[in-house]
Amino acid sequence: MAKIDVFNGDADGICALLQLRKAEATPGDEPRVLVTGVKRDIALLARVEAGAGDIVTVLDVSYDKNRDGVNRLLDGGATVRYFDHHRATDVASHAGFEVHIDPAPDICTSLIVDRYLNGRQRSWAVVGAFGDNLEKSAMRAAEPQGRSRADLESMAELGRYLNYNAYGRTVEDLYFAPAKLFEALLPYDDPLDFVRSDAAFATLRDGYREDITKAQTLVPTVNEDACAVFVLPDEPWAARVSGVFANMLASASKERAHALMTLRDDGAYVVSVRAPIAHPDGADTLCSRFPTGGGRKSAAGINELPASMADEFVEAFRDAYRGSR
Ligand SMILES: [Mn+2]
Repeated sequence: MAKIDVFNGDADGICALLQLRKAEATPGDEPRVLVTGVKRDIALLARVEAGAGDIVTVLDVSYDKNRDGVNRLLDGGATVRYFDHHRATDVASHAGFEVHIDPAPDICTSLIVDRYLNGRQRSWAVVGAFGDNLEKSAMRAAEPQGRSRADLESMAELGRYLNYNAYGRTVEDLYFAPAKLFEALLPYDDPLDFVRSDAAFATLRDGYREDITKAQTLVPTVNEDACAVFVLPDEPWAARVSGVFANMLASASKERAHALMTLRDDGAYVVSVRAPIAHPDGADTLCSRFPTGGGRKSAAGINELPASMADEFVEAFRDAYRGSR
């Protein structure tokens, strides 16, 4: 019998799995198989082989993008546990399929797992929520812990860096492969001990600061009250910083929608859209109109926007958010 953990390589995916592994650890537990990748590498179940008696736990990747994988594993006799917050349609019902999907905009996979575990690993849920830029939800979840302001800021910082580490064109762009980062975090009961004593934290913090400094020199190509567009170059730092930079812009101008368009070497763009925090809606609908687009109401993206559709996207983005004011 194999246990296979399949998770998004960002803060939310990592913190969701940390909670489950810590809460469900049993003495003599056999090593698990970890399947993960950069944040945009989401069709993860296509890579999984499992059969009767195997348990596959899936965290923070869209069901719609993994439906075929789920069906194949269920048909093969595996048990599949699915925790996620991306919009899902026509979810299969099967005796071997345990589903925890909630697309509410103020929730992330780490908080869904927290609910499932009745808060038994709350600190990691808080870090995951901060990492997904759900500051209010993170603060609400942290409330019963009575943490100091400084500690909460450290947890938010850790979430931000874990999220930052997931953005890259390939795992080679990242400071740490997400599976390695997960293993580095696993021994720590309290996220603040990792912050205080692990060299990996300093590496992420220094890399983050360097990349953000570069991003802050970018000039928006569209700069309106309702929306702004930034184009990022085809360089590792730009790929790494794109997600956290989008979150930073969104938090700084809560009434404004933001689109980041990162150039690829073939001339296409990787697009990240953040709906205004004050009206977290429409990002998924907008991105779904383009090939390889999708996501959540508040945050969505397009994996590969052809250069020939760039102007059409910018127009659609402006139309979508001008109307929302
Ligand atoms: Mn997430």
